[in-house]
Amino acid sequence: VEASIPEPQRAAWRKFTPKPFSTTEEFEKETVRHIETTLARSLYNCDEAAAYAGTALAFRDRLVLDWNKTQQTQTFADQKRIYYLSLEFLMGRALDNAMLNVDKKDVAREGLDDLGFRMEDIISQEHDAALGNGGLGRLAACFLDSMASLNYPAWGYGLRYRYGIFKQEIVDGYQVEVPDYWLDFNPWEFPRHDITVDVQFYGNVNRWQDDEGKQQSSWEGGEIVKAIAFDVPIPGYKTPTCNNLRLWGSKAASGEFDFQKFNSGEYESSVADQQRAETISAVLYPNDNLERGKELRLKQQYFWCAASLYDIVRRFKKSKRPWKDFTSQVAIQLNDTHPTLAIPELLRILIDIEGLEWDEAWNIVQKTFGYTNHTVLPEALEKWSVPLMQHLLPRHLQIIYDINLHFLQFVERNFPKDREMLSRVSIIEESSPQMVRMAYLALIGSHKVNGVAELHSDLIKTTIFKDFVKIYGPDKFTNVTNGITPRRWLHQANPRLSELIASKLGGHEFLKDLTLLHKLESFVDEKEFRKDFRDIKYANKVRLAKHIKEHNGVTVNPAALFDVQVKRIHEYKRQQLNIFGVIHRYLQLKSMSAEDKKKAQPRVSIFGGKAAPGYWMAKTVIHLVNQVGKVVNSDPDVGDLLKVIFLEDYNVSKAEIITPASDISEHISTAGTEASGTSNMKFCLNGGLIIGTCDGANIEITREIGEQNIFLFGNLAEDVEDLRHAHLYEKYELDPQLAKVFESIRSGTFGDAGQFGALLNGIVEHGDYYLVSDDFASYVKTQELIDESFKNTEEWTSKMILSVARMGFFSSDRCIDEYAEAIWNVEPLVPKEDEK
Ligand code: 475
Repeated sequence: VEASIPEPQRAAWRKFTPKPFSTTEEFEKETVRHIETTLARSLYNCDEAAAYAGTALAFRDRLVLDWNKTQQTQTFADQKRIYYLSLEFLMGRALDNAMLNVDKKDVAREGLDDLGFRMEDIISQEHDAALGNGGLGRLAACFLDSMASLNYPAWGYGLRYRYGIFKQEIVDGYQVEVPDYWLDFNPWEFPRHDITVDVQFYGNVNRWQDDEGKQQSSWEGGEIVKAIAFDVPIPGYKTPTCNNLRLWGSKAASGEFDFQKFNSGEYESSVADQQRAETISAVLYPNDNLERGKELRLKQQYFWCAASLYDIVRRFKKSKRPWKDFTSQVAIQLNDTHPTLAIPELLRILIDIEGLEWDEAWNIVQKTFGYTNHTVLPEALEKWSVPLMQHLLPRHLQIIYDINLHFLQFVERNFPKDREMLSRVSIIEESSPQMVRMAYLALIGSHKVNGVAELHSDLIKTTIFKDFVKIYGPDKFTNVTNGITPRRWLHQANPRLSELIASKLGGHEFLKDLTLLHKLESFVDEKEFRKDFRDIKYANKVRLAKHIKEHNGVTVNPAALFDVQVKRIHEYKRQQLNIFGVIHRYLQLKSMSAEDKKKAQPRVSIFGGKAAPGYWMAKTVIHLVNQVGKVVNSDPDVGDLLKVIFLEDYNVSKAEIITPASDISEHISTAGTEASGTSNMKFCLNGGLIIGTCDGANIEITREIGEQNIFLFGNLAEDVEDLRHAHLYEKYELDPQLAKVFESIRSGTFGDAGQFGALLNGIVEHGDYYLVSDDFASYVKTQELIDESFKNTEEWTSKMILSVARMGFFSSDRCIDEYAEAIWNVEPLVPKEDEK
């Protein structure tokens, strides 16, 4: 249906097109109007929550004007768009980001002050949008910010979970999960009740020959669930581009109830159907780097892929172009294997519905998709059982078999001598039950596969995808080292540092081109600049100390060395190595003379992060950290020399407080296990130094900032396999210092030792898979080096400044330009004013 206003009436329309507010007074006017009318509150009934809501709505109006303009420009320009498919978008708060991006935070601060509110209190009213687990979801959020800031025409597609990642409470030292219902008031989403897609599940496949003798298939029966679009504006930094993030919510297809059932007295089961449909988008699976093969998860994946592809194809068909143009209009990036069903789904649309031949359809599919791998951990590689897929998606399973047949025939032709190769690379694993290997399907259906840091991209070529390098050649594989958005992770999280840098570089241009930071190097010896830099770090530590006092009830000295490890709790990330190191330090302090204690470097060890609810070992580590904290923090022998803090409910908005306040942060995964890491970049960009292993992006960070500015330790990735093998087949000795740590735990120093038996035995008796003992001595020694280096304030200051100056490479803007060039082949497009 043509819904645009006819030409003769457009003048009247344009006369009343709203103008964005610009002055303080205009901001106040808009905010008060929203509070009084949109929210129906008043002067006598306006708390901070209402003031937040009014402010958010005023800024939302500004974003929407840009958003409309951007979407119009993109539609008229009719050029290639990027579609970023991700099951997770870990956005955090939106208001602060919106204010900074449209460059109106100062205006709002003044206006709020005028109305009787403090900016910081208003910002903290907002509930985090926590639709993600960790690195993968936060990367998607940084990419959205960069794509908008660089004016790429790009859409994100995801699920609108009613419950994001759970809230973590610590009760008696244990993690307790609390549901995160976040949608009570969300001004940042627009429900599009007119944009819906019917998504089919179950049913069966009919096959027949048409009049020309051609084999046809159609998917019949089963049940339908309705997808409803919820759109979220994604503003770019100081540009009119405002892209769209479309999240799908699920609803029963037959409206409120199934009326037939309702009228025939099956009221309860009609309500149950409705609830079952809504369950699909109800909750984010809380596992990081783990796949458990649950049916509901597969339903989520198909629901979201089917709705997104229908939407993308619908948009393409509006342009009335021939199918051969599809690949010059559409680039789809698969954020890990979670959206891999998009590949058989696009084939199904092209073949079953649009009537294309296999070869043409396949050619389109391969050119359309790119696949990013985020992990080599075997337990995270997605596999779905064939019987489950047969039941839920019978037509897709057939298509997957067809893809596999074509692929294996190709392999057989090219490698006639290597019979074993066929079973190794088959999409179907011949286990019982048979399994569909989603990473192979994603790889085969895409034109490019990338890892997320150099080491990781090399590793996937030599381990999980080794055979595929032989089959397709090395050019199908590429690396795009991860990055972070400097807007949120420097400008927003650390405004004082951003201002200091701007004062030196003559403006905030570096936020658009982070490589400009290198100019800071020439100020490294300037006394006043060095002092300002240190003062900012200290002020950020004071802020965190205040947070710790309020939330943990522990007083920490901001002059102490703040040592931070915040990330999801996982054995491969080795928080256990950190806490064992802390215990070692504690034991040393206990046996130290008063004289030596005077020379010791005071430290605050700060931990934060969630454990997956079913991950027992990770929960044990949290418990141990809290038990150690309980003992150490109240030991008068230790005083300020050591404090151990576990920060509850680590999330994006807490990261914005924690990141700028670290002196040292820990990125200490077993070499070869952390694909990239991205918080390492955030800490460095804020003048925090790193203790880390030669893993993921740590390696490239070292190359950029210089090895004298980072504290590396531990075994190398190339030696890990041999060490593990030796542990299993030869007798191995526990590191003697670690043995002392274990003795103290076993003797009950930190409470009931039975609680920690499995954690210790995994290292002592079961092969120490993550090489905690192998790396312990070098970890402890490196921590001692850090103590000494920190005492030398001047030396430390230089390291901080040089680190920041050399972090330019790690902007997610650089990533997006690389994807655009090497994978998507898309160009930026700046929104134009509506032509008069
Ligand atoms: C890596 N999540 C980081 C980051 O590239 C890397 C997997 C399965 C199911 C649910 N969630 C996952 C991940 O695999 C994940 O977050 N991977 C992380 O991606 C961005 O920096 O090293 O661990």
